[in-house]
Amino acid sequence: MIFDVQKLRVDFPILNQQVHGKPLVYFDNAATTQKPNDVIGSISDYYNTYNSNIHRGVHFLSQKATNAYESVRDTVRKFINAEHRHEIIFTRGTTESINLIATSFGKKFLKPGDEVLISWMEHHSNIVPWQMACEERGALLKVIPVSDKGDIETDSYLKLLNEKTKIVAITHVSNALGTIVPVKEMIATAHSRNIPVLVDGAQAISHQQVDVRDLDADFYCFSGHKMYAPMGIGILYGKEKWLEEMPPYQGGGEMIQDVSFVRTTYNELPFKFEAGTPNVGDAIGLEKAINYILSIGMKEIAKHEHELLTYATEELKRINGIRIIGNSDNKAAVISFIHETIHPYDIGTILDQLGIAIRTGNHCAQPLMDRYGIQGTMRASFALYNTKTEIDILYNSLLRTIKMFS
Ligand code: 7TS
Repeated sequence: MIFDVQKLRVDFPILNQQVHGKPLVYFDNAATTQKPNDVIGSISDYYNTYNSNIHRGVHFLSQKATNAYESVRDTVRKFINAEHRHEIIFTRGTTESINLIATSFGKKFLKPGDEVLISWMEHHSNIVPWQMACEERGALLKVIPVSDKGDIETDSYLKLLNEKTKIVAITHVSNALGTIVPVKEMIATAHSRNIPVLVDGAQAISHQQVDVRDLDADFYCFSGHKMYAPMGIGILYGKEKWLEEMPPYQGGGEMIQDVSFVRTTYNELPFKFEAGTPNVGDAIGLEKAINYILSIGMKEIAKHEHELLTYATEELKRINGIRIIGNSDNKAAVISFIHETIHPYDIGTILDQLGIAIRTGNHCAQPLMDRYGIQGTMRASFALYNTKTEIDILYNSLLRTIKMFS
């Protein structure tokens, strides 16, 4: 298929609107992506024609909904090349996936004095759950430093790994810097010491092909809403051997085999980790989003976004007073920047008036902002439907805004 961005934009009805009287330029894709008609339509189709609670029903609608829901599991398995369908656990999103692992893995495997290793560029949702687990288990949280350029300091990583390290939890792509972390190599290093690795794939999953078996990740987490699917649905991939050993996260219906007041036995995978009525409608939306991505081709999407990133980087570098935060040689779809005198929030507010949606602030990565001695940045993040013309609009609007303040 030829990548025709104008044609693809038609699939996203929300993009075709004006805000504050200006055409919308949506550059907040790292926070959430917009949804194509296929996804939106699949959700209304579900609620219009076959909404029903799943797994337990003998009736037509329940069976149809069950089949649809379980077929999403197969689609996700194929999409990330997991070995087994029962290694795919539905969650609300990356945050819930990481909390599940931190809690359940923590209970089983963390003892006083053990260490959990994360990096300095993690989103709060790959920091706080581990802090909580460490506090509960008497374990220690260790942090791999990040260089001025925005890369993981590999030498420090090697030094931090030791016999007390019970798990490494790292992001695949930084939401604040755009750095693509060499997770495959980091996993191989950890595995050579028998340490499992969780990868936070929230910012990678819609920008590059993810193959969990090629990476050899023990856990891989992502959110539907950052890959053109609805909010409220996400995935936890876990290797069977770990998921089998880990205790349930939440108790309730679905996750049990037999319940009595004396003893309850738990269901097999994946249901052991899926307590309660799941989010069937949004799971169906996730399947449509995956099919949409596949119909375009992940390589095509990555190529287009890389062109946008390169172009935006060149343009922003031409603006006096602008400094890019995060200059790794290996970046994806995110560009963070500051102005030497004007506060990001002030620029962001004016850009909004000009129709441009960017994000300002610490991007839920406060320790990383502290690392660079800044309070926050402006962040433009790209998706398959963004264009160079939109980057030109950002460039011109930034010049205009900076002029206003000087
Ligand atoms: N991990 C990373 C790397 C993220 O970027 C985010 C969300 C999360 C985890 C949490 O995902 P959730 O879907 O469970 O909320 N990142 C952002 C962001 O950069 N701006 O808004 C949300």
